[in-house]
Amino acid sequence: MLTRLPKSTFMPLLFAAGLWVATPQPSAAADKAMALADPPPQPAMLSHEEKMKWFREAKFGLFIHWGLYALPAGEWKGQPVPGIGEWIMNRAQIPVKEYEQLAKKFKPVKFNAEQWVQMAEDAGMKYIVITSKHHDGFAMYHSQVSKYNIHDATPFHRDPIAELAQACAKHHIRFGFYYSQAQDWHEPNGAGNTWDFGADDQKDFDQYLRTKAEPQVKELLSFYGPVCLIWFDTPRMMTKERGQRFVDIVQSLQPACLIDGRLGTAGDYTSTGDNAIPEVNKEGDWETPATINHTWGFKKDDQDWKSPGEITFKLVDIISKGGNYLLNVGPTSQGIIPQASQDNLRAVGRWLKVNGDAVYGAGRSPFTDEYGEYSSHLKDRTNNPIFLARTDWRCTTKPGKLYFTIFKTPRGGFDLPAFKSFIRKVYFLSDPKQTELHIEAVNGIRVVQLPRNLPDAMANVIVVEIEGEQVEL
Ligand code: JFZ
Repeated sequence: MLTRLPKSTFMPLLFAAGLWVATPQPSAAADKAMALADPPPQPAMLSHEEKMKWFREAKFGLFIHWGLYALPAGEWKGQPVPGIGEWIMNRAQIPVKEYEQLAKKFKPVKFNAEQWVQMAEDAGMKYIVITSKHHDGFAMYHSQVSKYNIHDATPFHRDPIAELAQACAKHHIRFGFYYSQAQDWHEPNGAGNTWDFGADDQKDFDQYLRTKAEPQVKELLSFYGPVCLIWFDTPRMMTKERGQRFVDIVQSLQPACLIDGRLGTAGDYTSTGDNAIPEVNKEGDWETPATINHTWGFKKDDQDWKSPGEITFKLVDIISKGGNYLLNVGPTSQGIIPQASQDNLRAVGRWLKVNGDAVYGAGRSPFTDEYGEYSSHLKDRTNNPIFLARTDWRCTTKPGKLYFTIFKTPRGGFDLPAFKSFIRKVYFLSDPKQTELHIEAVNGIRVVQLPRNLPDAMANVIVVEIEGEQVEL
């Protein structure tokens, strides 16, 4: 029904009421005029704390790297190209004129927004971040700013981003965009393409920012409903002033939209290196972007998938250190999320259905013992001591509760780390009856008595209810 409403009249109202759903764009110049003249009315300015609320609750998001690079899938002219799949244009130094030809063959007829979003929901993920434009410069949405986009330049003639926005709204999954603001290998003045256009420092970078990146970010914030975050990346040549121009655009169009840590000026949270999980607790709001195999964009010869157990450990590990986990899939040029990614993510989702209380909205561990320690004698290549991580258990918290997720079943029982708080009750999170587990004090250590066979082969959460909201150490 919403799709039939004349947007210009009703969209602002619906948007304000939180009911606005993106409609696949009719290819009309009128839309462009509207983008510039008639943005949705602005919700009131939010404090940083208010803005971060959903992010701190969500914890687990789906990253999607999807673009023309899914067609070569890691191979160019019969040769495998080493490295991450979405970098193939750069790695193989493919001229723009040649790479552009991929668009004519990009027809992902099996793409189904509903199925992708359903998979994220099944996996227990609360937000989706998709590449609206990666470094190759190709817009995966119907842009009026550049014809080099999936609607105008491919035989597909659809706007998958609009379709995903609609499906996300239906499933109450938040939706955000990756946007490569600095590198754009398609544009003479964008950063990164030295093989066609020469050295970056000879380019009129601001000309590119003003005529492509900034107006495209405006489009993304104007036509696709509420955007939970924009994930800027690789801030080459991004001065603070240039970064600020994007901050201003985001704040003027969607003040609730978060900015990641790779814009070039401070965002709302920090992004770790790719696949990098801090060794111990890390202050502030942060997110680890991570691959499920070894590439972001689809590569046909990378079939080395992280298992449900590994993903679950990383998720709980990250949350215990205060972060969010943004885990990537790389759909094929047909529009299919590789089956192994789907299967492994759904297995994590089944675990989360039972154990989600230890994850969503959960805070950091108050302890430190569980993470491991720096080796006294082993050094890395830069002569720094190597961190020897322990992976037996992780702790996450909520007021009055400690959740111990146990990955390695201990013999005898589970030794609680030292804390002073009185314990009210201990039970398995998976047990709807909350049958009490007994505690025995052994040499001043409180040991939770466990059955010989734990209920879940992957990981078991013990809830320790304590007196007071915060644990007393
Ligand atoms: C960037 C992109 O170049 C890559 O294609 C992918 O989109 C990834 C999510 O982000 O790559 C980076 C950026 C930053 C770091 C590593 C890889 N880093 O800070 O370690």
